[in-house]
Amino acid sequence: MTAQAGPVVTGTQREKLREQLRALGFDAVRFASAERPAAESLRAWLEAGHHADMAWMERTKDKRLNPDLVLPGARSVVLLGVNYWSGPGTGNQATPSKNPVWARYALHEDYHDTMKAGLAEAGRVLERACGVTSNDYRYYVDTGPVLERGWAARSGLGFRGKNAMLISREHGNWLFLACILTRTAIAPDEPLRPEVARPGAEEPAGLLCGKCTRCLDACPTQAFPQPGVVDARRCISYQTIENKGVIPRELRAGIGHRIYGCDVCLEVCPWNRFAQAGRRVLLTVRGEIAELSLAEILQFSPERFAAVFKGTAVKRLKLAGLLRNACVVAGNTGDRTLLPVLVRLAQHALPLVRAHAVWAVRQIAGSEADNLLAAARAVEADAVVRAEYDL
Ligand code: B12
Ligand code: SF4
Ligand code: SF4
Repeated sequence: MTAQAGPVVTGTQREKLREQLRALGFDAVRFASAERPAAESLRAWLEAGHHADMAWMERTKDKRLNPDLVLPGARSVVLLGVNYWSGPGTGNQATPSKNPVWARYALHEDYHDTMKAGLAEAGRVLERACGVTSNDYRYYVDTGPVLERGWAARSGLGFRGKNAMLISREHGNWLFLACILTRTAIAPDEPLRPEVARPGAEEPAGLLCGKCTRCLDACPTQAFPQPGVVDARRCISYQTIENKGVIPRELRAGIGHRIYGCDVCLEVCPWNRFAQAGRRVLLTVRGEIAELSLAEILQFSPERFAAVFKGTAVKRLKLAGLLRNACVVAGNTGDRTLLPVLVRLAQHALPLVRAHAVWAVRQIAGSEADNLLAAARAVEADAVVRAEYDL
């Protein structure tokens, strides 16, 4: 803990540090004191079961509420944001394209990997600027036991919207977040509203939302039990990315054409009007993913899946997960030309794929489905898949 008794980094030294971190490709650089928050709301979220099957959220709860358990002697948190907005008319969110819709972040190389390179360099900047060693800080992007949005709000990087997102006045909803816990004391930046700067305070959601409720109204699966709180069990992002099993039937229609993730509550937010296309220093765009047709995806071999999604976050879903999602989207398109491939998938080796393929065929073919699925049904032994026939 070499830096614990060190001086506070402040004034021009702090601003120089900020500039050096910006130069690495981080579009927002802010500092917060590592004093632990009350964070009662995280406990409430977990108690309500809003984390669905993300048991790791429960397991890491104490660390998330106390940076000292992550890095003993932590005094500051450096918050870093990377703008991934690619400009108006990009992505395939709002277009009437027949292709499935991907969350904007999925149309990049995995940001965990590309941002880590920047974070490693940021660590070296801290070492040089503050005279610390690599034992005196710890960095994370997404997967660490850190409440990134809460710290970002405390640092004034943005505010927590009613959609639960950390919204920046400059970049809207389109920032990836990362953080560095450090034993160096860095003079904190002000939050956007000074009243939330009280020691230990949490920031309530929607501080700069006014009367707007667009995100809450637009959510296709009613995943907000209250403003600023997402029930992951109802969230399309959770269901299409994190859930490894069957997607609840009652949510499938709401998924619409979204094959991976969901940006609805981000896209509708008026704060996005200030967003400018990002610098892409720490990101690599993979826009060709949005060009894939549903028919093509439904026919992917394991080799093709591996080749197309190499280096992206989608690879973690595995082919079975992508086929599951693609079947749900297919069922929602009503496109009869997809029936032959869906009928074939109803005899796929994995019950997860078969279950969703059966659902899709029934959605599209209606009363003809029984005939189309007769051969598959005759050999079906799995209880979960059979339940799809018995609806
Ligand atoms: C679990 C998780 C999910 C879950 C649950 C989402 C949720 N709303 O919690 C699911 C799978 C559904 C999900 C979906 C998405 N996610 Co996500 N997710 C996370 C993860 C790993 C943890 C979030 C968490 O702790 N949730 C629990 C709730 C209770 O915590 P919270 O939202 O942060 O809010 C609490 C705290 O901030 C606390 N608090 C308030 N004030 C203060 C002050 C201080 C000082 C502290 C410490 C805490 C604190 O109180 C709040 C209320 O309880 C974070 C990465 C991370 N390590 O933080 C990414 C993260 C939040 N996800 C992200 C993204 C991009 C998404 C999606 C847009 C992906 C997509 N396109 O499909 C959607 C958006 C859904 C939405 N509207 O939230 C980004 C958000 C970036 C941003 N600008 O906000 C993050 C930060 C990842 C990253 N590193 O960039 N996600
Ligand atoms: S990401 Fe989609 S499903 Fe999840 S809360 Fe936002 S709008 Fe609803
Ligand atoms: S859409 Fe409206 S209510 Fe939702 S986060 Fe944006 S400003 Fe706030």
